[in-house]
Amino acid sequence: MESHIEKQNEDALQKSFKEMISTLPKGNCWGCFEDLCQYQGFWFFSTFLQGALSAQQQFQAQPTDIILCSSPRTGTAWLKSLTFATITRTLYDDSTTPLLSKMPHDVVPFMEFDHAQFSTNRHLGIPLLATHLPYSLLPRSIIDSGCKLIYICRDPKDTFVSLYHFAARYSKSQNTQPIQLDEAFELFYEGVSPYGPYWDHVLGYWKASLEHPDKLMFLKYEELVEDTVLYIKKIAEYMGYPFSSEEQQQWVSENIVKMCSFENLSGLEVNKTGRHREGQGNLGLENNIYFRKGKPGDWKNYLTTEMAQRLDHRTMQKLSGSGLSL
Ligand code: PAP
Repeated sequence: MESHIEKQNEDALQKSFKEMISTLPKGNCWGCFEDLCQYQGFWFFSTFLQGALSAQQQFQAQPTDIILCSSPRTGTAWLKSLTFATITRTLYDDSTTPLLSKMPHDVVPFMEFDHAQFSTNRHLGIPLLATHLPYSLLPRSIIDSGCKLIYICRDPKDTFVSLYHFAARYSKSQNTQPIQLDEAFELFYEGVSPYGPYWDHVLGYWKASLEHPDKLMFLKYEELVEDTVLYIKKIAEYMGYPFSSEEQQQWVSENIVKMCSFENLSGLEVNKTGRHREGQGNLGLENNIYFRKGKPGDWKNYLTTEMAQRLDHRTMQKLSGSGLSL
């Protein structure tokens, strides 16, 4: 139980974060509930930046932790469900897994949103945690503990289109004025997007994966779509939960992939009609907002040729010399 003095210290800390955040440069809110603010080269909604600063001060990573890292709209919920189902495969089967009754974000919490009390709130026994934070802003204890990280990224064009739809759906749910596609595009292009600039987010993890390949697994959404079974085997091996030859004969990895497929998860009642972060004011959302199409290349339905070329050009410029292509 938190003592009175601990509560007072926590309140004072949060107040100091709020004061510091109020002095930061502000950017367009994307039709959401608060402006973005710029901190150490990246743009954040201030609520999440406050959570990130708390995490930096208080989060104690364990060497056994596995942190799922991503920029928004790049496949986080999918990666959460695949890794959760893999790690818990001996605890649950297809008919008892919590993924049937909880949406993926509710089985693997986010470090900067869901962990006000990091020490008491961890899901014991399940070492997974997620974050959208850039590599340079991860709590020091994550790097020092030597725990494993998995990063997922995605074609910037699809990431943008997915982000735009998320923002538009969010505005609709709040009865606020939605951002227009053209405006959102220019903001994304200039790097003024949640946790953006997108390319800098990706590059931070890419460079770290080259330096520490045993500690950071770098994935692309499109490759995961292309051969999910192959990748879930690689991920399981990397996490330290490899599929045994007996499990391979029983098609365990194939069944996990099927259960976590877009078609299956998006069709579950909880993901069609449930709500996420209920009772948390502006953060409350319908679960189905997290499941839109799940298809690589959907940008073709929304971006003009000129927009796509501009974004590709920016991607080439930004990633030039890194050895990475998106
Ligand atoms: P978040 O940052 O809001 O949590 P995130 O889960 O990272 O979003 O990514 C959402 C994208 O993953 C959506 O893409 P789309 O808008 O292009 O459709 C979503 O549909 C897709 N997605 C969600 N679940 C799955 C899944 N099981 N398989 C493949 N893609 C998925």
